[in-house]
Amino acid sequence: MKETFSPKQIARAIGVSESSLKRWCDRGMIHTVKTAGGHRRLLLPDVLEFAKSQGYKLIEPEILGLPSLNQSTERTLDVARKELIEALVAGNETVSRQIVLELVMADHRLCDICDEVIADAFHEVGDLWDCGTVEVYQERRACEIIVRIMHELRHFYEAPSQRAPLAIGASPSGDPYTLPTTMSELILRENGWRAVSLGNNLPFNSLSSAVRDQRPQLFWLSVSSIADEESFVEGFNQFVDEVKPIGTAVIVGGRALTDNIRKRMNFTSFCDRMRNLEEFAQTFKRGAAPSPSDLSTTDTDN
Ligand code: B12
Repeated sequence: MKETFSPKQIARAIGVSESSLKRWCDRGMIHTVKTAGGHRRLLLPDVLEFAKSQGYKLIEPEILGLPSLNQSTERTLDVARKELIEALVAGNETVSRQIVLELVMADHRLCDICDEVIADAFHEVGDLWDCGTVEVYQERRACEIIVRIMHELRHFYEAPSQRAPLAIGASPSGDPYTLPTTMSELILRENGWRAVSLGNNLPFNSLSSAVRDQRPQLFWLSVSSIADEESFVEGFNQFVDEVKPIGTAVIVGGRALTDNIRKRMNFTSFCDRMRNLEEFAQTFKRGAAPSPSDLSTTDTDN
């Protein structure tokens, strides 16, 4: 059961009067739930979404169980990245959450937070591990922290309705990386897709069953590690052939997809970073993207 808050707590947290808050609830501007006794309660993601869309700041986030935000000095992405590296290496989940949440509340684009803060912080963590400054356990712990934070944000960007277009995605067999596929899910949900990541290390035959069962409009594959190039390319192209009749657009991305490998793959679009995925998802939703039933190789990264 998710934690709920009273209108009085929320009013204090965002610095408005309780009567205004109740009025907004009555008008349906904030989603509420009712207790067994008929009292109105509010869920954190609904409150954050409302505050963000209406330009309210969290004056007393502690009331909602969130860390206090740094209101006076709004972080730039650059500063946030440096602070996040420090917090992640130290295993400080509270500060890591605070940094990410503050960027979201300050209206930075989620794709930029993912690309320029989280991913770049992990690139740096990888370099620190490579030169022996960071232990393996610190790197692993940092991944766990960021995945938890991304799952929290997932509720924040709940897809609008069951009628929203469906997207599913994963990482292929032999790929142990969890962050990029979790990120892709989040970006698509923020853009109004019913996006579900199936996880990492999934064989192509199971992915093709998933597409046949679910019939999504979009499928993403995040590829950070390829054990055997030949069997990867063969498995991928067979997967594309199998899902072609369904008309699903197949989007690929990830560090391991070099130019040479991509040339041999039959995808709909390659995206370099989360910003490209967001742009593709928006265009595709508006129906301006290439027809998904006409699967051809079109790079969007140039
Ligand atoms: C965490 C980590 C791991 C963890 C991952 C755990 C987990 N739960 O995910 C584990 C323990 C599995 C691991 C293992 C290894 N790792 Co490692 N790892 C990393 C690290 C630090 C972060 C990776 C990450 O998640 N980054 C964050 C993501 C979000 O960033 P990203 O991958 O760049 O993704 C962006 C884009 O590529 C794009 N994108 C990605 N996918 C998709 C998909 C779509 C659809 C779209 C649109 C876009 C997109 O958007 C993302 C955001 O901008 C990297 C450092 C680095 N440079 O990334 C090293 C790194 C990748 N690892 C490295 C190494 C050496 C290893 C090991 C060999 C270590 C070992 N001796 O065992 C193994 C190999 C495992 C394997 N089979 O490949 C090296 C690779 C060097 C190389 N030349 O290939 C790196 C670069 C570290 C380093 N500096 O040396 N690793």
